Amino acid sequence: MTDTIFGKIASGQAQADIVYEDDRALAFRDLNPQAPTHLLVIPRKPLATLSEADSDDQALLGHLLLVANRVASEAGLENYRVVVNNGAGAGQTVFHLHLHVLGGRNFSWPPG
Ligand code: DGP
Repeated sequence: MTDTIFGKIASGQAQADIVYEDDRALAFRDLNPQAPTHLLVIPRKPLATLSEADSDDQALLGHLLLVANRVASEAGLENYRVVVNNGAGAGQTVFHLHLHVLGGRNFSWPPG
């Protein structure tokens, strides 16, 4: 697949405000925050979309959720929202799987 800006951040070729990283994942601040805290959690593995993941990725997907909880907790968030936009029609613009971690304000339901 073509490398994306998130792939470049994961490989150190592009800058980001990284708040957490390990051998499988990293988390950094969103450039265009939609809430007072808006973090992105990505796998180092270049999965374009959640749809692309399969059973081999089960542990990785669980790890991403645990990282989301960890960075939310470290940001002092008791209440937060985790969002994955899957596909352009759902609002995905960067085709490297990412979890949005949003907090610091109230959220409405259903989402827009
Ligand atoms: P999505 O629409 O779900 O694909 O979300 C992509 C998010 O990525 C969007 O909230 C803006 C953010 N973003 C795009 N380019 C960059 C970048 O170069 N650096 C950072 N930190 N965030 C970016």
